[in-house]
Amino acid sequence: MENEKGESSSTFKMDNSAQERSLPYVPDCYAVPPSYEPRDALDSNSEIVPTIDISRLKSSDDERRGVIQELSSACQRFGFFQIVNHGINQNILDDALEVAHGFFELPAKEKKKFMSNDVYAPVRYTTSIKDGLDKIQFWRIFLKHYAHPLHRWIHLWPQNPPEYREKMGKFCEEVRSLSLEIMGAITESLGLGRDNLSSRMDKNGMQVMAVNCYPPCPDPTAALGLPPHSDYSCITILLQNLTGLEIFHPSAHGGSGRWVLVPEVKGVLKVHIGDHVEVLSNGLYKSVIHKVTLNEEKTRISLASLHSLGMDDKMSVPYQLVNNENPARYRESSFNDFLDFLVKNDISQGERFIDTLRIKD
Ligand SMILES: O=C(O)CCC(=O)C(=O)O
Repeated sequence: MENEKGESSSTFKMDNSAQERSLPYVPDCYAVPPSYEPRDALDSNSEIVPTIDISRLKSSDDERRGVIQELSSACQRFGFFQIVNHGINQNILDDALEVAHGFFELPAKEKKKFMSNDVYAPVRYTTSIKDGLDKIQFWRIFLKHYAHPLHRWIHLWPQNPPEYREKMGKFCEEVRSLSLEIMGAITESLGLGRDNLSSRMDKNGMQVMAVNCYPPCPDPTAALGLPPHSDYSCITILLQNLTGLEIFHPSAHGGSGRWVLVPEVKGVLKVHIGDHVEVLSNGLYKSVIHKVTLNEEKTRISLASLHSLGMDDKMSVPYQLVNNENPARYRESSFNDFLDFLVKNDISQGERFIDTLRIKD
């Protein structure tokens, strides 16, 4: 629908979006609908977000059991936790954020080389979610690229800034090893054993990097960086330079739920449980619904590394977790199935991939 200025979602296609042009107002097609939950429902008590010292996974059996217990509780209550002592050097984190920022600062001509609205493309630069196509637009610019195995994809990545490939590549490799360690702990916590998915994730598993930039917004209450959604992945590991990520805590306030602002502490990484771990756990662990709010003055950068099984490898509920009293609650699906879903659905309207996988009673 057009407003009186003749503006609609398709007015703000990539290369011409409000966020790329630093428009001094928020166009109507970016307006947040009331169903997205008012800002006053935000829970500012960010201390409730669980933080886990992941180095203890390498300690004695007793220590490991303790960490796995903490992780299991966080996955059930929030579908989200933060990790400290993860072993990735601060320089590697800083360098990755720096080259990501450097990429978004490049002249449009350079970024346009990667411009694409094809959700199947292994490397693409665009805005919002499906820019110009979805009903509502979001104040985001992003570069998405596959990252595993690195040698298969890195030659497709930006060569500018000149250190992009080296520094982002190092970050991707380190985050990927961490994802395997965390997935081992997750399968162990479900009683499936540490190596249950390791060969499928290690050899052919996918790693998709969403390199996100949220420029300053003239009215941060009127638009969002990203709407409430969950990730298709098994887990997503996220690094941010500023606050802005909010997670939904479903059991807060007597079950009515609340948004919680995730605090930014230097060096701390965030772990999202994705739809495919919700399936793997037959619903015991919940994929976290999250959204991104904006800042009036500063540019926010986030690096979201999404880890899943291979392109066509289907995640299903394991037979060990199913019996007569507890039947499988989800259909199987792959990363490719998610991409097909993305083409046909509008996430800005609250459509969720996980809802299409639920088996109705
Ligand atoms: O920027 C963030 O904190 C979240 C990013 C995200 O949810 C995504 O890329 O799907």
